[in-house]
Formats: sequence, C-alpha cells, structure tokens
Amino acid sequence: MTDTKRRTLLKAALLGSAVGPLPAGLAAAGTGRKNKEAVVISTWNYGRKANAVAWPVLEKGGQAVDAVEAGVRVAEADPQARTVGYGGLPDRDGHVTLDACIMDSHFNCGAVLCLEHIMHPVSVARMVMEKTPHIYLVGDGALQFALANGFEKINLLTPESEADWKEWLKTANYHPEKNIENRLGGEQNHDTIGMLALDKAGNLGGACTTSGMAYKMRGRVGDSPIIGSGLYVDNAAGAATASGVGEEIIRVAGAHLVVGYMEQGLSPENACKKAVEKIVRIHPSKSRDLQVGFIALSPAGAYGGYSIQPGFTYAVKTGSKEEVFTAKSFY
Ligand code: SD4
Repeated sequence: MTDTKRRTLLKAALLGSAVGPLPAGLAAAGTGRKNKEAVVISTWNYGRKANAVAWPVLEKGGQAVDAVEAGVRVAEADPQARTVGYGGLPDRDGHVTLDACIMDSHFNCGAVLCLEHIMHPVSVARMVMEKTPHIYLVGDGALQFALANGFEKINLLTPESEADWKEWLKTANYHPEKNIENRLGGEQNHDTIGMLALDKAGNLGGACTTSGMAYKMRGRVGDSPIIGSGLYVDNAAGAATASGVGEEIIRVAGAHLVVGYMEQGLSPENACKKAVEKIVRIHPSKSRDLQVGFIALSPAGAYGGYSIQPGFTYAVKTGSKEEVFTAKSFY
C-alpha cells in the first residue's frame, strides 16, 4: 500500500462520510431493498413544493441525502416561508437566526445552530458533516465557517417580517401559536420544514431547517438542528423529523424516540403517536395549548405522522402518488 493510499484510508476512517462510505464491516445495517420505489415525505402543506424538487433526485437514482438537501433549500430561499430561512420571522431583538441539520444513512450528521445571514443553513450543515470532524457549529463560528466556504452574507430580514416584528413589539407577548404555518399565507406557508427520503438503493436520509419560534429569546435554539430531537435517521430502523414547540420535543429526544419505537416494530404512525403521547403525559395541561407533530419513514417505505393538536399536515411523493395528509392527533 502506498503512503498516499494509507493516508487516504486513515482520513476516511477519521472523517466518515467526507471521503466515502464506511468500510462494509462498519456500515449501518442495510435494508436489503434495492431498486424499489423511492419516497419523500415532509412537514406541512408546503412540503409539496419542496418534495417536487427532491423527487427528481430520487427518480434519477440519486441519494436520499442529496434529495432532502435540495428539497428543503426551496423553503429556505422562499421569502413567503415565514418560519424558515430568508424571510423568516426574527427573534425578539430583530435577528433572524437559523437552525438546520442533515443526516445520512451511515449516521453521518452535521448541523448549524443560531446561524445568521446565510440563505441555506442546510447546505452549511452538510458541509459541517462532510468537511469537519464535528457535528455542531454555532453562531459566529458557524457563520465564519460558512463564509470561509463560499457562502454569501445576506440580510435575511425582509420588510414584511420586520413589519410583523415591530407590530409584535407593541405587546411583546411570547405565546407560540398553534399551526401558525397554516395561517401565514395558507398553502404558501409552513413552519419548520423537516424532510425524510428513501432512495432507490434503499437508503434513508433526512434534513430539518427553521428560523425557529418567532420572537424567541436571542440565542435560543430549538429541536430542529439537534440530532435525535428534530431529526434522526437509522437506516435499519427508520427516520423521523419533528415540528412544533422545540422545547417539548427536546425534552423527550423526539425524533430518536420515534425511531426507537419503529425499531421495536411499531408502524411509522404508531411510533409518532407514542412519542406524542409521552409529551402529553409529561405536561398534560400545557399540552392542550401547544403543537408538536412528528413524521416518520420506515426502511421499507411506509410512512406516517401524528400530532398533539389537529391541523398538522405532511406532504408525500412517490412514483405513483403526490398527496398532502392531515395527521391524526391526540386532541
Ligand atoms: C423550534 N421546532 O424552533 C422549531 C419550530 C417549529 O413549529 O417547528 N415550530 O422549536
């Protein structure tokens, strides 16, 4: 073996996905499901638009992780999407701060937390996953990394979001609104976008991106970029992502909890339901007034969702179907 080859293999072992898949012995259990139907599923009505961009990647035989990155970028770049990326509602001091993460079929993951001024936090998260030995980069460090890697610095606060924030300041009442994503512009809008995909090679991937709860405290980070809370992917067990009040999702490590239930044999919908029930059990009275929704996708392509309150929707695209479902709910 040449020195160069030895160095490359060592680097591969240290960096995981950065230079290719893990050696077979270390790889996650495969699903053994080859050339079957691909699936993409994402949170809220708006997921339909994002799925439409993710789908061609899957259809051409591309990887789930590439599909989800391409898909959620649609929401990040859309100023009408008032709770994700550009045009997102700011924190109470007027700063738009973004949280995003991505995870592939080999437990590789990356995330950015409280990142400002960058249009596509999910792509920075992908770079954290692929180019660094770390998983999370936060705030100024995340921005520095993004700028060093060619991302452009922009102003994310649109006049529309600035006007809403100034209106909010008149009362400054912080009270996360249930299903705000369906109210702010209906079909055009949504909250956090969480997307899960299964590719034709039988591999899962997921991404989650948000501007977080509107008018949150400066520096607050929700569940969305936290691996195991806003997103989790285990190629052998399933994938899950969340939307809603992040604090309640983090408390139960929501996405990991859902995937754990799937590993025990529950269907995606029942796994989401059980995780929701746990959140309600912890804070029964508080849960009456807050929304959390989960969606999940199994290695075999089965999908489902469940939420605390009615009104949580998710969009599904397969080779034969394009549909928005309203999830069943606890209340
Ligand atoms: C957060 N989970 O920052 C995100 C926001 C969200 O519905 O999904 N709201 O807590």
